[in-house]
Amino acid sequence: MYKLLSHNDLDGVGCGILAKLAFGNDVHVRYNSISSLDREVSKFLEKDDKDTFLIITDLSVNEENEKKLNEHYEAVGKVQLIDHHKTALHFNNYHWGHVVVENEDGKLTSATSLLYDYLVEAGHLEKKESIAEFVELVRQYDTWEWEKNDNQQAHQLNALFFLVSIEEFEEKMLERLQSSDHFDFDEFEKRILAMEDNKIERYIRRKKRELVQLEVDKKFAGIVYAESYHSELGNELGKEYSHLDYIVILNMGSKKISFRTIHDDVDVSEVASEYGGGGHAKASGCSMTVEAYNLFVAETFYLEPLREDAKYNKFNVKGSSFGTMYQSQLDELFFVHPTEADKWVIERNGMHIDEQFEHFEDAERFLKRHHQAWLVRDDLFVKDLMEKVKELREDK
Ligand SMILES: [Mn+2]
Repeated sequence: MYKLLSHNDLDGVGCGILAKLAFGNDVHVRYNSISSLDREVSKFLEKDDKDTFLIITDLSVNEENEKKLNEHYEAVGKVQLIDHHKTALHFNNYHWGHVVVENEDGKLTSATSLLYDYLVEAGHLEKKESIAEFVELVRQYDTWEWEKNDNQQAHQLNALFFLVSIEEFEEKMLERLQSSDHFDFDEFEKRILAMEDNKIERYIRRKKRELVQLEVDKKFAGIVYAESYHSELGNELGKEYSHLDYIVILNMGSKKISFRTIHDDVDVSEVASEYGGGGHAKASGCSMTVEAYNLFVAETFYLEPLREDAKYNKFNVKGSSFGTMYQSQLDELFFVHPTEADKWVIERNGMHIDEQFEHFEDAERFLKRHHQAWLVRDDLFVKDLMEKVKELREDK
């Protein structure tokens, strides 16, 4: 008998599906949140079941269970932990730990892709095209590689995962992977997925207007409340407000916090670990501790949301050698323009600030980080110019 304890996201459930393909009725699968895994592992170890082979995927255990699992392994030998999170690498010190973040070919792994290789190598599962395709979709979604590759099928697989219950998803995928040569969605799924795409787009558009900015430990965070589409949201908000180091997504119902970043020089697993959580460099999470609540909820409650940059300007455009106009929440006007010495400077209410910048982007980033300013619409820009011209004339 096998028991699989896995994560309750697409990658974790991908592992459950593979285990059921490999072991059929001989495996008992249970999906867990990050916080409920240790309870399940303790329960398993208390039963002192010597016949069941325990596999843990996409999650890792706390120190106490780490020790107990090792004792169990030394006594019974039936433990395997498979994970791809950087924070779990120390499990490679054990015979029963297999943690790989990146393959030899430089590709990021997922728990599902690691378990697939493990099951095939151990002779539990036969290689099959449709299964390999499914595994690759899960891997691309989980590592966010799908976005770079514009792999909509991977994105849609995750959307489908959230549209149906875990049981229904498992059942559909098991049936499909067993009976089809290639992985694809059926006509009905394609239709509801198209509807879902529209819904996500509208949801994200709304959330873009609710983001507030907070400086935490010399880094700038964007904070938003959301119950769904955390990855899509983190990515879109990160791109829209690229001056922010990372995005914090608060789910008050589940008392959970997600952290996302689009920047290679920011590691949100470090941010999450400040509050007792963990995860990847680009995606992490934690429970909402009192400390995290006070910082991200209480302290930000009265903040005004950031404003988006004007989108359809013809005159007030970024990086213009003529200059670019911004406005802050305090109604101050800023003007970013190049100097004769090929530097970029910022004018605040008509006065130059001390800093000078190499590139326009650096000046804009500074402005957005320290003044939460946004690109104003053409009409305000033109009105301001007209006033300036009028003043000049009157001075003569
Ligand atoms: Mn994963």
